[in-house]
Amino acid sequence: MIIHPDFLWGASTSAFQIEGAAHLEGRADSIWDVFLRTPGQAGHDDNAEVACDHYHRHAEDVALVRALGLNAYRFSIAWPRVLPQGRGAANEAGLAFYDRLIDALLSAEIEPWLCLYHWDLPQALSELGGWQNRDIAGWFADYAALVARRYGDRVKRFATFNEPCVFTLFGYGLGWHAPGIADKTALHKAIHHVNLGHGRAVDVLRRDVAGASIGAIHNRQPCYPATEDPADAAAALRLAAYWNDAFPLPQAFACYPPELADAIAPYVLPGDMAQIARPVDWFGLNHYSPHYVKADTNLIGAGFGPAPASVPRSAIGWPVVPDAFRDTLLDIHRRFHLPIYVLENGTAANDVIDPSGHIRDDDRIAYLAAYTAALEQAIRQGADVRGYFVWSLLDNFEWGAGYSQRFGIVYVDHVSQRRIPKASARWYADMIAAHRTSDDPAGPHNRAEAEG
Ligand code: GCO
Repeated sequence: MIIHPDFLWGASTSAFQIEGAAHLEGRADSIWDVFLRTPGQAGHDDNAEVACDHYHRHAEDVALVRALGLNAYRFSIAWPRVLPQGRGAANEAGLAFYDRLIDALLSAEIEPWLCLYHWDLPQALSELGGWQNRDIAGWFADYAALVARRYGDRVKRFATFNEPCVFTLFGYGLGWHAPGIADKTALHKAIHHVNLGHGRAVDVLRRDVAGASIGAIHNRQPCYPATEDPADAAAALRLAAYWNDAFPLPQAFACYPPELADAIAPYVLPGDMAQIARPVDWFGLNHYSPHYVKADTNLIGAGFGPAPASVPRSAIGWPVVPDAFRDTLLDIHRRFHLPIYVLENGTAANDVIDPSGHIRDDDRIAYLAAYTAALEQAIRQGADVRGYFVWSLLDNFEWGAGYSQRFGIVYVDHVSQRRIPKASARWYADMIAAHRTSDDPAGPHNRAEAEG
């Protein structure tokens, strides 16, 4: 069998997208809460005050994960829930919520994968410049220490950042995401300070968590020119530097991609690059589809063009190209020489409840079948892939698209909060069962150590 019996099959979520309880029990505003209050800014005027109410329904959600036979679950900590001002006094009620979640996962024999940062920066820190302020590397390290000391007895898998390329480019460069800044200097500072925060957090996690298994989660995807116009080819290279290389390169090899090095150099102090390039244990990949890039007048000179008409697309228009996923896995394997965990892959679909109460999401099943087949091909061709996590467990708050896009394998009625596993959830559970031997020798605790 190509897929090893200890392979992790999981699902991923993020705090802001599912928790709700946005202002309960001491949680303070994140940049996304504030951003969404500007009418028309994002989210179809939706907000995440309640989201999937996971804060109150985590037991039910963990039971769903268990019922599907998943052996891993990725979540993120909401920084403003545990440190409402981003630093200083911790919020015990917020910390206790993640105790409950982690304990529920462990008792269900599901390995917790904890991501420190999935975009919900405390607003209080944004008012001090957020990722533009170099001090944030230290604030982030202190937050990492709080999390490490509180949960490190039970959690061994830690990711520093989720998709740093997206929240820096969209949040500081193009202004589409919180905090809504569109400024080249802000973007380049943010990139460097996120990288510094990553390296500082890796040190803290190594120091404070025995047997920690640490990585970062990068969004990597081919950037193809949308047309044969040479201007589009040049734009594709520029986008690839920001999208694919601005974080993995410094973190692995202590250098910025040549396209960005001069722009970032003014913010790099002696010792920074060594501080950033701390050894990690794995490469986390989020991947959905390739980009087709067009020249643009925006501040990076590159825009997201439409895919050529011949490329199949999902219900929300994202290109469906499983070969690009296989090639991305092989490329990461060759360049970074690390075990790879796919920590997000999936698709939104036009899910409807049929008269018999079922959601027959055949589009999603077709997508997942094609992409997991590509994953198997990559493993067969030598990529050291050790886990696959579907995005997402639940229909959730999809950032700029609000609740209009459903990415879950479990349907959520956002009024009643009722959860209904979709046909894809059953498909995923059956596929996993078919790949697994009957006894799974590695319990959730000893896998991280076995990897070393
Ligand atoms: C991420 C993603 C998720 C999205 C998913 C679908 O950064 O991890 O943005 O939060 O919901 O990628 O777009």
